[in-house]
Amino acid sequence: MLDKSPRPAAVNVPNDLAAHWMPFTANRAFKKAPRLLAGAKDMHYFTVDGRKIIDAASGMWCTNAGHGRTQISAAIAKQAETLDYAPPFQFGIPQAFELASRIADLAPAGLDHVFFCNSGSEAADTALKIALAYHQIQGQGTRTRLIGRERGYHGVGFGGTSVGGIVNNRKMFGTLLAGVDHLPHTYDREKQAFTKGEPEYGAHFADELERLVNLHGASTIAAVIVEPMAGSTGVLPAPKGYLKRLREITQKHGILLIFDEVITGYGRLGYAFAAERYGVLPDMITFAKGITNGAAPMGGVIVRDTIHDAFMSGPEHVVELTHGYTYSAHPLACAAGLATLDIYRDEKLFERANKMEPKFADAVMSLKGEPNVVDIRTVGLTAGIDLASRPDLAGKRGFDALNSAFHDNDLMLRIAGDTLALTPPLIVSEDQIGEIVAKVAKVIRAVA
Ligand code: PXG
Repeated sequence: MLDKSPRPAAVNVPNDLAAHWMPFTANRAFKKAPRLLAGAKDMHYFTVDGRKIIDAASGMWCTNAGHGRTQISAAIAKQAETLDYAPPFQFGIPQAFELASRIADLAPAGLDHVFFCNSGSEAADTALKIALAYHQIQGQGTRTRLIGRERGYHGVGFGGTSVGGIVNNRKMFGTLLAGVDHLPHTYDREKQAFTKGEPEYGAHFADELERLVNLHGASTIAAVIVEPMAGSTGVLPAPKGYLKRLREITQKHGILLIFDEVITGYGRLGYAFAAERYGVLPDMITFAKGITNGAAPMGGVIVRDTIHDAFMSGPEHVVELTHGYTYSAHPLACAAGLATLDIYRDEKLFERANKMEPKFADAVMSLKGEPNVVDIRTVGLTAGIDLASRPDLAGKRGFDALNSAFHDNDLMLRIAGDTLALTPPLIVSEDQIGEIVAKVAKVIRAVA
């Protein structure tokens, strides 16, 4: 029998922290020294003990317009009062159609159809499933292989985990999807260290796709999925010409190209989508995070017209794509998305990010020479700072930095192993960039 009798309150913490098994978190360490947040406004979080923390992470790459935007919260509140929920299968709400049109307007021409889901993970799995189904209805059902990339992150569904290239995320979960292969990652420290923007070296890593085509046969490959800038594994911008080359090779062999823009979408690289920055037209773009400024869960896939149109045949009463979620195009998320896109447009935040990029890059590069800094990469309003690992303790210096930042320096940053990632809201001022960089310097010295 489970003991359901009342338990004594835990000491030194505001609540009993035991019940919540936290995602992607070192639970035991967290519960000994919790990093608890109570509020947020603009560039800052407020902790439960009332400290004001500057947010150099946009939460988790989400709040591109900064926190506590009343336009968004008011839109969500109004929507909740007017129409709390509507079934997205066989019924619709006007806001979903409006939001899809506005997203299609922001996307490159030819990508005009949006399939909604609730997260980046669902977006990745949705895109992979659309690719498989597309080939099947085209009479090319042998195209079932999916190609990802080492150091890629596409969420935690079985599809995204399979095409993802992070060993720690894969190794506990069995054989995952069959028929998956991976391109090499594009990072070579010797050739690329301390580059601002896209490195000159590395376009040739795309040619490895030719090798995989030769190995497996083009007629077995459905799609290639890559992030234009690998975010979760430490900010790896695509080398110059790499994505164009990938597009040429995929096109030549009838393979679909999916850009996972869950992080790079909605202004992070100074454009609505990174596809625009690189002048490359993929077949699908996945998005999440910034679409609602983090204020409601939402993800989606923007699909090329030719792919969408291929599904629109057969008897009209029949469901064309047997896929979707109870919360696809949820009314609250749609309301948040529309209000968010208004802010991005009215405050010209994508252009702002673009203009700020050189100043941000210069400021972060000034950390070169601080103890243990072995590389710094920047692109858009994002930077990765690699710290040398503590001997035999990979990830410990990074983890110490996270704690030093939060507990001692009133700073929130992201870590990926021993890499510090800075990715502030696009509203960040020059002074705040200076403040963030000064705090990061203190953190780096504290963990030396
Ligand atoms: N694709 C990409 C490119 C992502 O970055 C996902 C898919 C999955 O999204 P959801 O919404 O299912 O979590 C992501 C998520 C980090 C960090 O610290 C990055 C993500 C998630 C958590 C932490 O870099 N990206």
